[in-house]
Amino acid sequence: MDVHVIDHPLAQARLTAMRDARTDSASFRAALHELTTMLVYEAARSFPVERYPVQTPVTGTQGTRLANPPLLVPVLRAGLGMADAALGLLPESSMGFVGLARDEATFEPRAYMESLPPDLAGLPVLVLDPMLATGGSLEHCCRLLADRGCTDITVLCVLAAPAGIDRLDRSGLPLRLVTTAIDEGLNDRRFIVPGLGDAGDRQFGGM
Ligand code: U5P
Repeated sequence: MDVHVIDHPLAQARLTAMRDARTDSASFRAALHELTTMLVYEAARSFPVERYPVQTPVTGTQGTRLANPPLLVPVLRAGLGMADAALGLLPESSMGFVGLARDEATFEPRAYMESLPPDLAGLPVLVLDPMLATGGSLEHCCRLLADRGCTDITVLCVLAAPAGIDRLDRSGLPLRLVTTAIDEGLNDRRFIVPGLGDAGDRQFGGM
């Protein structure tokens, strides 16, 4: 699996703000929004483009646009904070939704919501989830997409743990990963270490 880590200073500064336990929810959401813009920008570097004629105030020239804007799929609840920034850069994209809760005893995901187009053949997909921990949630989500015919999945996350990367790698699914950091590992509650805590709670408060 292709893994791309964005080591840009502006991305790393947003990540640090998100890691800091003193950062309040509003500042956490703002940093996630800005960081998502950078993740999407990097992920889109390899997207195919098409040329089309455009008239400037001076003359005619050739313009550029995405040939096939991707479907955006935020994984609820934590991925919700990435949705608006991604749609801002990709205004022609459609958005689907997958809702997953992690069972805190088995650490396996439980799907509670799925709103996706039935046929994803030929459509690239950008999956938005800030945390790749055990990888159970993202494997589940990407399998839903592959089952609908998707063959081109890019996962955007803020933090990835080696165990999650291994799991996605072994899944055999057609995906690549764009992230801001690969952290040391997981603790006994399967939280990423050093991590940033619970990305849903940090954005929206504890449930
Ligand atoms: N999660 C966190 N912080 C962590 C680890 C996991 O918020 O340190 C949440 C995220 O909401 C993410 C899900 O969507 O758990 C991924 O866990 P997993 O299925 O990769 O273990």
